[in-house]
Amino acid sequence: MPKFIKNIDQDNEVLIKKSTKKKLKKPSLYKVIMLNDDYTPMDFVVYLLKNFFKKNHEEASKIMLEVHNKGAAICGIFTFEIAETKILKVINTSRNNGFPLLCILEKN
Ligand code: TYC
Repeated sequence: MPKFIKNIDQDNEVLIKKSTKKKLKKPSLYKVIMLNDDYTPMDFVVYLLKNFFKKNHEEASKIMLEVHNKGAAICGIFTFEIAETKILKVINTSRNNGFPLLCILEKN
């Protein structure tokens, strides 16, 4: 609901002023989910997870195997723009190397 402040000036006119206070809303968060396929090499997926999602070797290997075994896994949770940028980088790098790997974005 917008807030209003009542002010009375010298001529007793009532001025209604909209509050200039800004409410800070928490940004919505999105999961980046990596999908399995039959062609992208495992070590390439591990490389992507280390490079674009800042995972160490152990975490990256674990996520890659979860995708491989279950069909999908969460790589991270980010604001929309960051999630979108990461997905574009992963998909570009994959296509540049001839692999069909896909990531999707899901509202948290
Ligand atoms: N299934 C792939 C293979 O056997 C490995 C793989 C893992 C591919 C994760 C995509 O997101 C992926 N080479």
